[in-house]
Amino acid sequence: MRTQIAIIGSGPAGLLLGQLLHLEGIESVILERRSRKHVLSRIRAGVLEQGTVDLLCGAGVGERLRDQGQVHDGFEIAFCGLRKRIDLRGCTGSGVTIYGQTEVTGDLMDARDAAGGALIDEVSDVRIGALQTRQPFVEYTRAGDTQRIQCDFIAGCDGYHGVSRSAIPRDVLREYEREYPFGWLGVLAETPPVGNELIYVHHERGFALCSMRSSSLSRYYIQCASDEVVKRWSDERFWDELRARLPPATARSLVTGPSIEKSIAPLRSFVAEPMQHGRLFLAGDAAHIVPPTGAKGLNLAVSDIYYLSRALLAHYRDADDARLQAYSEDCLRRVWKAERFSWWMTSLLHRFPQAGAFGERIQQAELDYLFSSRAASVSLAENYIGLPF
Ligand code: RFL
Ligand code: PHB
Repeated sequence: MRTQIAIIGSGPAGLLLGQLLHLEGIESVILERRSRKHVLSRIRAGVLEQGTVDLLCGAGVGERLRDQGQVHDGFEIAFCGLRKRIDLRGCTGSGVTIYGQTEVTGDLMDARDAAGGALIDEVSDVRIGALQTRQPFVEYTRAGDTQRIQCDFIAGCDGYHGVSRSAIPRDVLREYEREYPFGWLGVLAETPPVGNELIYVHHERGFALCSMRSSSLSRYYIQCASDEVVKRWSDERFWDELRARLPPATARSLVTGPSIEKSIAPLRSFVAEPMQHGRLFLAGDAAHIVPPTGAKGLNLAVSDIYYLSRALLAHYRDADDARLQAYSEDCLRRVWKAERFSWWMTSLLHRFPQAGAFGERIQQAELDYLFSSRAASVSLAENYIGLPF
């Protein structure tokens, strides 16, 4: 098989790249390890930056997003029994859009099918090679058959546990990592959300987040131990713990119901540099992970794809490779700022087992400062709505 771009992974990064290339008449093949059904049922992110919304709309997949996405002009932070609001629009002129990653993936899959683009799912033993030549290749096995795709470039969009990153030699790749001593236990429930906007909760029992997907679908998270197991959390135990972390009036108005999804995600910060090697380009979680507190992971995957699609277009249309050469540098400038912000939001809002009384006082002082200084809230707001591409 031969194509222009071989894309590994059909998460938001891989699918969006496929769609943007298709609009420019550049051909691609997408390889996915899991089944299509599995990819379409994963519950993940919920907050889209305006830059992400604009790019998705420009890519022709904005119809449902414009119709069903909820624009939020602010969010709240609860601490010491109080709820205080960050006025995103008042601080920056922009808001964010609540629209599930599951929906984004569904819209992009539909567009892929409508375009007749190749998406081969349930592949295994993906192997990439000849990266330093003009004819790199990807090999994979499907239903016992091994195939080789010859291509011009490879996009490694296969997430944190993918194979692409490991194709960069050890002496070239540098990895930066921080693990946090806790995870998030998340629940999705068909109940009306407890607030009109998201509520991030700092509490001595641990962090909590009240989010949503629509006016009848809520998404809640609570900080849990890193070695926690989902089986130990009945719905009742989850709701009791969440209620205990909310300000009293908010806890009383919480509507509970049976969970339709419950899972635990570890929290991690991670960056791999460089994001390119020969004709391989990494994008999204394959190259970097942020803890979800800043709502940046999906948005970063989208901004990488913005840089990569632009660079590939310049290669094919103008025979100009300057942007391909600068790809890693261009992405990493924005990636590190989102890493900083996500680390900071995580440090501000979680309970750190080792922090001690001093650490807790510092968190309280920082929260107090945040709501008494316009400069501090503007700084938070401009990072939350997303720095420019
Ligand atoms: P994905 O979505 O992980 O997709 C990678 C795809 O590659 C496939 N794959 C392979 N395919 C072929 N061969 C192989 N060897 C392969 N290995 C893996 C996988 O099956 C998968 O389909 O990465 P991508 O596209 O880079 O997208 C990144 C986002 O998914 C991720 O950053 C966000 O979900 C992070 N995130 C959030 N981001 C936000 O911007 N806003 C949020 O509000 C937000 N909330 C969250 C989140 C992530 C969470 N979890 C579960 C970690 C909340 C949570 C709880
Ligand atoms: C979500 O709705 O899943 C969500 C929202 C905000 C975050 C993280 C996750 O910071």
